Amino acid sequence: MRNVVFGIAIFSVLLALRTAQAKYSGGAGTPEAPYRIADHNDLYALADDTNDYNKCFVMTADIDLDPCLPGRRSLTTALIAPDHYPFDYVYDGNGFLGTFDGQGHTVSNLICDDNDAHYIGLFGYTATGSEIRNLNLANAQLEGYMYVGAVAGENAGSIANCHSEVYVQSYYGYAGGIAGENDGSILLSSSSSTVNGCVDLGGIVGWNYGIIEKCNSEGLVRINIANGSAIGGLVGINDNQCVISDSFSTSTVQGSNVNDSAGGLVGINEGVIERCYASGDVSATWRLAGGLIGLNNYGDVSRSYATGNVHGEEEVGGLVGSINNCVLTDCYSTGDVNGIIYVGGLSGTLYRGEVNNSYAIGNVIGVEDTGGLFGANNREVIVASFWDVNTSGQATSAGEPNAVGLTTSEMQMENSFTDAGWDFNDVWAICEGTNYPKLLWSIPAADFVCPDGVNFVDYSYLAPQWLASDCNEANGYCSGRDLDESGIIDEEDLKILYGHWLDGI
Ligand SMILES: [Ca+2]
Ligand SMILES: [Ca+2]
Ligand SMILES: [Ca+2]
Repeated sequence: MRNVVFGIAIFSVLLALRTAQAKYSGGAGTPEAPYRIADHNDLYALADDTNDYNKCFVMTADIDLDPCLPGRRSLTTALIAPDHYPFDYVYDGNGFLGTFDGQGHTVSNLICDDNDAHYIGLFGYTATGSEIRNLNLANAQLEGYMYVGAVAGENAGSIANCHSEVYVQSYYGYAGGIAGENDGSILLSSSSSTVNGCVDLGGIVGWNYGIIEKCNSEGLVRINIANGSAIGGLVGINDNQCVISDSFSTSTVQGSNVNDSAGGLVGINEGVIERCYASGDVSATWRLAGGLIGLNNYGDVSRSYATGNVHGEEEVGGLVGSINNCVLTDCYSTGDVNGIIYVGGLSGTLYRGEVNNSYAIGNVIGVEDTGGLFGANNREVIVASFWDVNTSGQATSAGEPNAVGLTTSEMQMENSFTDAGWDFNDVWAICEGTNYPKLLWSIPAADFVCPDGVNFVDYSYLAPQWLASDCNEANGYCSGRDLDESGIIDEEDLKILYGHWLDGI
């Protein structure tokens, strides 16, 4: 009898070991030995075991979730950490608390559709302390009502180095290419997305309550429902005190029916934006359209610019639709602006705000209250800010005489700006006579010399010192030619130069 009990005990231990071994494709769920996710079955096992939501995982292969493939699921909720009762506005599932490292692998064909459900994405909710990194999502197609994003419906943790290619349809909003809402941080991530919905839509995040750094988006962000609001190429709304930095969007931002607050980067900004740009065209069918920001409300913006064309009816600007109660410093816009009333090269309106060291050069067309820099102003401060009277087609601007009109040739002379106090050492650079001032941070590596942009002139600057091997800190790494600061000017530097070929033109 004892032997039998002993035998059963041994058997149980072996069974337990076997079960443990069979879990995922190996690993122990710890940081040192994370569980290994090698195929869709491993991913489904993770999704199904909420006890493991605080564990560490790594992907060891690409995973295709195409529901037409054998053994794949058709999803109507997020795969991992879905909302339990999806038809209210509150997340009541088990949020993911662990670490998920894609190790550069791709989850493709994440397809999820339920028009009424909330918290849709690979993860429904990534909780504070969670980390999702080095993950790609290809051809994700997500439909939901609110909180829709490829990586997470809502992120309160850290998302880093994640990249998505996604089609998002939200029937209300809080939708983005990476996360619907962000309360945590999103770093070094990008999205190529089409995002459709009604309110708070962005190429990366719909509603940002957190930090977004070094992110970029491309594609189309579009309100396709009447009375929509707050769409941005990168972020729909950037909340109070939240920071977006060193990021850009090339997304086209489009309203249809009656909508407002459309921006090339951010629809509504109440936080901080620094060193960002947007190059996509922007249109709002009603009011508040800006090349960078639709409505800038108690938010501060610095060292940022927009180049897209902007179209709207009221409060339309090359950079911002309306500036309210905030400070803009070292910014510019170059796109054409077309509206009806309150139309300005830089901003449609400027109320109780401050604009320093900024300029606009786009062609400005409006019917009423239209100006080269601002369409209308009230209780504002304007310091050392200019518009181009030739290219704008506007001889006047709201905010004069503090807003100053210059000719194109004056706008391309450093003195015009340095005389007004601009900093051409740390903030601005100019190729005099050929271009307007540019922000120093935006000058691409290998753009050694004027004219702006990396071309043969820059190549000719590098070539004569080919194979020079005495580059060091003291000689400024051969006056910048040793781009990777390796000590020698060789093919590695040439690769960097070609990597930026025609950038910044
Ligand atoms: Ca719920
Ligand atoms: Ca150049
Ligand atoms: Ca080198």
